[in-house]
Amino acid sequence: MTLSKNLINEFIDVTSSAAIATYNYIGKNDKINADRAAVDMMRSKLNKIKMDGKIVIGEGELDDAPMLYIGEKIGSGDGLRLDFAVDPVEGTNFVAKNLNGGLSVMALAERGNLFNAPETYMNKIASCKDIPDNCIDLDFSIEKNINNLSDFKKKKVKDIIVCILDRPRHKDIIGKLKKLQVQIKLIQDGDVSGALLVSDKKYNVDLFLGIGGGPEGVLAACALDAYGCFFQGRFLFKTKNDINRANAMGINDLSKKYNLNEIIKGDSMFFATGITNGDLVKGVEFKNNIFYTETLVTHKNSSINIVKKEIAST
Ligand code: VTB
Repeated sequence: MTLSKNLINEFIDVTSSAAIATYNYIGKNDKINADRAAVDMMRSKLNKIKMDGKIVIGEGELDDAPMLYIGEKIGSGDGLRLDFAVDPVEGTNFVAKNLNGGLSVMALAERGNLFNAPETYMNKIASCKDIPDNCIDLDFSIEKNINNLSDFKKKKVKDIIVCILDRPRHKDIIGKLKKLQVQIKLIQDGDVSGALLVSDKKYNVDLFLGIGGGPEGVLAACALDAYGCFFQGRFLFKTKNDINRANAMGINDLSKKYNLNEIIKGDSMFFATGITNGDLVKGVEFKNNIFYTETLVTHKNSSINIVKKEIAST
């Protein structure tokens, strides 16, 4: 097994240290420096690991992102050939405003197995594990998806809970959800976390849907794969520039609907450390000169999905 679970601690240190690096920016209304601190730390930690790593989803392209840009080589250059998706601060607003939900996130897979997602929006739908074929689909109407899910889960429609980003672009969907009288959980940002709420009954979310970031969709898909959950996504290319970049990345069918295993293949790992408290993990705590962090870890091949606690002294 290439991605041995022994690597987990080495990689937890990456998102955990990045989360700690933002600690001094929590509630400082300074998204840019919060992000910069996490990016610098993540990059420096990744470069200390023995591997031939490459960023496939990062902070943008070389021109507009000097670090952790798409295509950047990371690690010592020898050893495991791995591709990375990183979001050093998912929910920069949460961190800047000291609101719940800020995370430092990273996913990795063997070279070529992690979808190289363009920085455009993605229409997404996610639900729990063991969803039968033709039960839920991005192309079904909202009504059909909700009714099918209600039958499958043996839950009344009014008890189905749907998580969606609170955005004007979702006005129609939210209108339909209200008409169906399902329970709606509206989130302000952070749709990696939103999508992951379908992974466990304890989060009380039956369905996640709507349009959010494409890179965030790939990150969520990686963890959802380890949980055996359902996910589909379709990129939305609006501008000529979006289309040119997609073509350059080898995406020719611009309206393709991607199933989970077209986005993430083979073995993979996912790490999300809390910066501020959230549904998935607690935020960074600093007590008696010691930092405490919590990281949600998934590893597909060993069926690991756990929350690991880390301690780092200053
Ligand atoms: C989501 C969410 C992010 O962007 O992807 C969202 O996960 C989508 O973009 O936390 P808009 O804000 O333009 O709707 C974030 O909210 C910020 O990156």
